[in-house]
Amino acid sequence: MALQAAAILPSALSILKEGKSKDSTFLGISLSDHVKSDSIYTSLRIKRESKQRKFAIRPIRAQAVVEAPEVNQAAPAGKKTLRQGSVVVTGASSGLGLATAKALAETGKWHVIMACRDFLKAERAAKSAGMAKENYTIMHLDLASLDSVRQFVDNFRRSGRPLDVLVCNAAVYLPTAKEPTFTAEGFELSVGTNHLGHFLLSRLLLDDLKQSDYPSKRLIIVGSITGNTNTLAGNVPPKANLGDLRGLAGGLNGLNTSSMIDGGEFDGAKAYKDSKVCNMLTMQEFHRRYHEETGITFASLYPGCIATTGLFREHIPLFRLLFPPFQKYITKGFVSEEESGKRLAQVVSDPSLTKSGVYWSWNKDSASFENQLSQEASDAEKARKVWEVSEKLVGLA
Ligand code: NDP
Ligand code: PMR
Repeated sequence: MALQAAAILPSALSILKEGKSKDSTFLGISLSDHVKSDSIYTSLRIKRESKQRKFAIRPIRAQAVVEAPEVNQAAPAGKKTLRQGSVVVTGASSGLGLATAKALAETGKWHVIMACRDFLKAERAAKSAGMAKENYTIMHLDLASLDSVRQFVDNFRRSGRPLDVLVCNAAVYLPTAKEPTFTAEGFELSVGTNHLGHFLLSRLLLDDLKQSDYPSKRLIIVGSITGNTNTLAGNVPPKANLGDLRGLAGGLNGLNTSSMIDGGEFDGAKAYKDSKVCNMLTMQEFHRRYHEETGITFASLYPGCIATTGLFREHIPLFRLLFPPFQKYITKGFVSEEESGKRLAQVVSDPSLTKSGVYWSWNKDSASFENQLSQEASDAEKARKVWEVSEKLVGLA
C-alpha cells in the first residue's frame, strides 16, 4: 500500500498543493461562527419527583433524575443480565461519531448520550440514521468553550445516568484557514477544540467513570494516522511536531505567543495533526496515571480513512472530489462511515478489546490490531508535559 501511494506521489502532491491553497472564498465561513449554539438546547429529561435509584452517584442528583438503566432483576434465578451501558460520544451529529452512536444504539445494549454543539442537527441525524428514541439522548456540548464543557458535565450529572464509557470523538480541521481562529477562552480553535476541550471533559468525567459499576469502563480518545510520522500518511507535509511546547505553554492565543503548539507560524493542517498527537499522548498519560488504580481501559484508535465525512468541509472542492477515490483506489486506506462506526463501537464494547494504553488499528480484513505510535506520539516525557501545561490552561492546576 505504501509503495502504491508513493508511486502516485507526484500527482498526489498536486492535490496536496491544491489542498494547501488558502483561498477562503471556497467555503469562506469560519467555524467559529458555528460554535455558539445556545445552551437552551441542552436536552435534559428531568423528572421532578424523587425516586429510589440504583445509581445514586452524587447526593446533588437526587432532585433531577431520569429513568436510569438498571440490572435486570427479572432474569431467571441467579442470572442477572447486564444492564444497558451508558456511553457519551462527543461529536455524534455526523461522520464517525454518528455511525458509532448508531452501531451502539441498534444493539439495544447501549444508551448513547450524543454530546453535540448543534442540537437540531444531532436530532435530525439520529432520526435519519434510524436510531430508536429510547436508545439515545442529545445533550449540548460545545468543546470550543470550557464553560460549555463544565455545563455539560453538570447537566450530565443531573441526568442521573451512570457513565460507563466516554468517547472523545469530535474534531475540527481547518486546512485552508489563512489566520487562526479561537475558542471562547482564546485558544487556537483546532487544538482548543480537539485537545483542550476534550482534556477538560475527560478529566472532569473521570470521577463519574470511576463510580460506574459496569464491568468494563473505558475512556476512548480518537487519534489518527496523520499525527504519526512513522507512516507515509504522517509524512505528508505539514508534519505534526509539538516541539518544546512553547506555544501551548503560552496559551496558543496568537497575541503575545504563537497560536501553534511548537511556537511556529499558524498552519491549520499542522494544528489539526498536532491536536491528534495531543489526543494520543493524553490517552497514554491517563493510562499511566489511572489505569492501575481505577481499572478503566484507556484507548485510542485510527479508524481508517473515512474520506467522505464532514471533517473535510473546510477543504477546497477539488480536494473533496478527489480525496475519496484517491483513498479508495490508490492508498486503499478508505473506509466507509458505517465500517468506521463498527470499529469504534468495537473499542467501546468488544470484550476482547479491554487492554489499556493501546492505539488500535484495523488491517485489510477489518481485524483489529495494536498499532505502533510514532516516537513523538509515544514520548512519555512529552505526554507528561502536555498534561501539565493543559491542566493549567483549562484551570485544573
Ligand atoms: P465530522 O466532521 O463528520 O465529525 C466531527 C464532529 O465533531 C461533528 O459532529 C461536529 O459537530 C463535532 N464538533 C466539531 N466542533 C465541535 C465543538 N466545538 N463542540 C462539539 N462538537 C464539535 O468528522 P469525522 O467524523 O471524520 O471525525 C471524527 C473523528 O475522527 C475526529 O476525531 C477525527 O480526527 C477522527 N478521524 C477522522 C478521519 C477521517 O478520515 N475522517 C481519520 C482519522 C481520524 P457538527 O456536526 O455540529 O459540525
Ligand atoms: Mg493522506 C497509505 C497512505 C495514506 C493514508 C492511509 C492516508 C490517510 N493518506 C495517505 C497518503 C497520502 N495522503 C499521500 C501519498 C498524499 C499525497 C502526498 C496524501 C495527501 C493527503 C492530504 C492533502 N492526505 C490527507 C490530506 C488531508 O488534508 C487529510 C489530512 O491530513 O487531514 C488532517 C489527509 C488524510 N490522509 C489520510 C487520512 C486518514 C487523512 C485524514 C486526516 C485525519 O483525520 O487524520
